[in-house]
Amino acid sequence: MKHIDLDSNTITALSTPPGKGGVGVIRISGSQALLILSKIIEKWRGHPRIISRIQPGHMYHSYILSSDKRIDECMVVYFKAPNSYTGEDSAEISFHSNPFLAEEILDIIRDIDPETIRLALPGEFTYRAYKNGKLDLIQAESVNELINANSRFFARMKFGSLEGKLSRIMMQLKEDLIQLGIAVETGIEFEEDQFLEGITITEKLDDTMKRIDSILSASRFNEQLNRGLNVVIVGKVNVGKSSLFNLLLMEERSITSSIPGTTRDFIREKIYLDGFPIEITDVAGINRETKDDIEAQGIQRSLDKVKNADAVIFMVDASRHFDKTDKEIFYLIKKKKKIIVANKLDILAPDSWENLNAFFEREKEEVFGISVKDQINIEGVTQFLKQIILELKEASRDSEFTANKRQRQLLEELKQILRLIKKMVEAQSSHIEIIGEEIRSAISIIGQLMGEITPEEILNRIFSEFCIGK
Ligand SMILES: Nc1nc2c(ncn2[C@@H]2O[C@H](COP(=O)(O)OP(=O)(O)O)[C@@H](O)[C@H]2O)c(=O)[nH]1
Ligand SMILES: [Mg+2]
Repeated sequence: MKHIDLDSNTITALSTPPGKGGVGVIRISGSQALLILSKIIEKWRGHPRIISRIQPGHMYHSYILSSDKRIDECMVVYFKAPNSYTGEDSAEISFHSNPFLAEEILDIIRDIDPETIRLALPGEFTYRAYKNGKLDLIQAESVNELINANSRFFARMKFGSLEGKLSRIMMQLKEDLIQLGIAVETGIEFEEDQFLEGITITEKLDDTMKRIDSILSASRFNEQLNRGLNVVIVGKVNVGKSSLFNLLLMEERSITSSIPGTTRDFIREKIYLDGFPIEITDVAGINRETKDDIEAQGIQRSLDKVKNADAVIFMVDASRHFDKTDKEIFYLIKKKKKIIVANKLDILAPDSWENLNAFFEREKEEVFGISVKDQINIEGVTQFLKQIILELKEASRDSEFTANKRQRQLLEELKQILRLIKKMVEAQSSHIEIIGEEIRSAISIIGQLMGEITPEEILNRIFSEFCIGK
């Protein structure tokens, strides 16, 4: 898809999701914005000096006209360049959201001058904002990521990036590096290892690397929280895994039955706890003695799912004997973050609880007795999940923004270069030119992060992920 042909056309698109709803918003950006308003908004129709009648940033009530006929009531706002989202002359028309009406309004707008007015490409408003210096690339990416956030928390983090919290750190770092470059080139005395105001160069570099590290780790946690925690329920066949899965989902999605081994593959569903997405997977029961081929494949897939899980709910059956297969499964998941539940407390077998406890005490693990059927202690399971979320939140506690994958990769590279510079400074290297070279490549990475020197194909990729109207 082509995004980066920055032509001088005026662009327009529906910025709200297409469909029926209270209000829809059509956006217009470009030099024809005022002309368009003077043609289709009753209040200003045919007014030659519309600019004297319209105050930027004010909302006006009027009607949309299609060849002199009112087709809808609307609210209109005009933004005068450069004080708009895109930095160009812009307008927004709010109307009663209906897909046919939206199409008609867009048609009327284009028909005013099909040579210079066209529909916007996905992300083109934001692309223009970026090109006109209203947003740097980190901020532009955050716009789309904010829109697609899967939780309040992640939306807040992305808004932090959109507000420029990461960009400001990068700008400061660039400033520091420029200072360092000047110091190096004007022949700094490395023995003194002095930088600005009492901080040594190596201290400064250490600080910066630590800062980058904390941004990286917090951002990874943030992303995990956004993607959804991946939790797998494991245990022998018939212990009640699918029943628990269903209970957690509060709806019957997986077929429970008393015939062992019916859930042959896996089912995955998303639930929300405290506003955070959790993906729960119900897998085939693990029965190592199975002769059935299809079931054996299912089991293999279960083991793969377990390997990739962020956390595991390990279930045993308190109405049966805790046996070799249970133990084998336990040893498979021993190193995972987990909760061990003994289900069917309502039909507890004699000695079974003692056996379980004896085994898990040796393993220094706690067992939660539950009954899915009678809904006993199910909060213990949800509490466990909430606890993991809390831990993740704790890990990203201080973050006010979050870096995406592209940004993280560049930050990793930046860290490597800073490490190299530090080594050279420590070694009191006399190769000033080499240090200068490294400083320049560090600055260039910051340039890529901010979108000052980003290759076209990367820009294309970034903006093609946007939706139309943004
Ligand atoms: N008595 C009792 N039966 C249960 C309980 N949980 C599940 N079951 C029954 O155990 C059988 C197997 O359950 P299912 O969820 O299919 O087990 P899975 O093979 O581990 O997925 C079904 O007949 C369930 O109704 C429970 O807490 N108490
Ligand atoms: Mg099952």
